[in-house]
Parts: sequence; structure tokens; C-alpha cells
Amino acid sequence: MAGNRTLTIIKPDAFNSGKSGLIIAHLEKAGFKIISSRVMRLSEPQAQAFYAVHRERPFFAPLVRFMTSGKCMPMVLERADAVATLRKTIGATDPAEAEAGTVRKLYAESKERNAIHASDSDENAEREAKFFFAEAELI
Ligand code: FUP
Repeated sequence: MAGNRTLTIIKPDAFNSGKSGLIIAHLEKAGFKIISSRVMRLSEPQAQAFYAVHRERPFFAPLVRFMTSGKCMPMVLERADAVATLRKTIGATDPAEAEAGTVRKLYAESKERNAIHASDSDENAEREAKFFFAEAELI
């Protein structure tokens, strides 16, 4: 993906409370273009696989429960320096620590229900994009 794409997920808290439009507008204002998007509900095995890196952490089971609790919206986004820019745009994991004006500060309920995911490296962005989308959806 040459550093210009990343994967985001509007999580069930934000999707269920009708914030997906506001969040997409925020991301578009930050210069991101949507390459692919869908609305779906993750199965338990899908959520466990997506967050496999956290499987030994105490928050893993509640995280899987939350991510399977309702529909979410995975999207592949494009702009220059996509991974770092999206991480800055969404803010810290815990909205209490996120900078003013970030997506999580504006829309997240808590560290556990924090509205949005963003890939943390180019390698993970590519892996996560392929997790949700077929090659033909990533052109
Ligand atoms: P982030 O990259 O900001 O999404 O955060 P992490 O990859 O560290 O964590 C992934 C998700 O696990 C977070 F979005 C929320 C959840 N989490 C908790 O519920 N509790 C924690 O202490 C840390 C993370």
C-alpha cells in the first residue's frame, strides 16, 4: 500500500449511536478518501482473529464482546502518510487522554468503547485491509 493507505473501523458504540456520518465527515475533512467500506457485524472468531495480538491481555474478552455487540464499519482510507495521519486524527486510545478535536475526544465513550480503530503500521494496514476486503475492492 506504499504508505498511503490505512484501515479504520467505526466501532459498534459509534455506529449504533448514529455517529458514523459525523466521523466520516471528520475523516474526509482531514483529507482521507474512502477506497472501500462496508457495514457488518463481526463474528466472535473474526473479532478474536482481528485482535489476536491482544489475546493474552486482560481486556481481550471484553474487547471481543464489545466488537461483536453490534454493527461496525470497516473502511480502507487513502491520503499521504495515511497511518500516522489517521492515528493523529483519531487521538489516544483513552478519550480522556486524547487531544481536543480528535475523533475519540469528540465521539468515544471510554477507553474500552472508543469509537474507532486505526492501523498502527503500514504492514498492519495492509494485513487489516485484506482481512476485510477482497483484492478487487482495493483497487
Ligand atoms: P489503539 O491502537 O489506540 O486502538 O489501542 P490498542 O491497539 O492498544 O488497543 C486496541 C483496543 O483494545 C482499543 F481500541 C481498546 C481496547 N483496549 C482496552 O479495552 N483496554 C486497554 O487497556 C487497552 C486497549
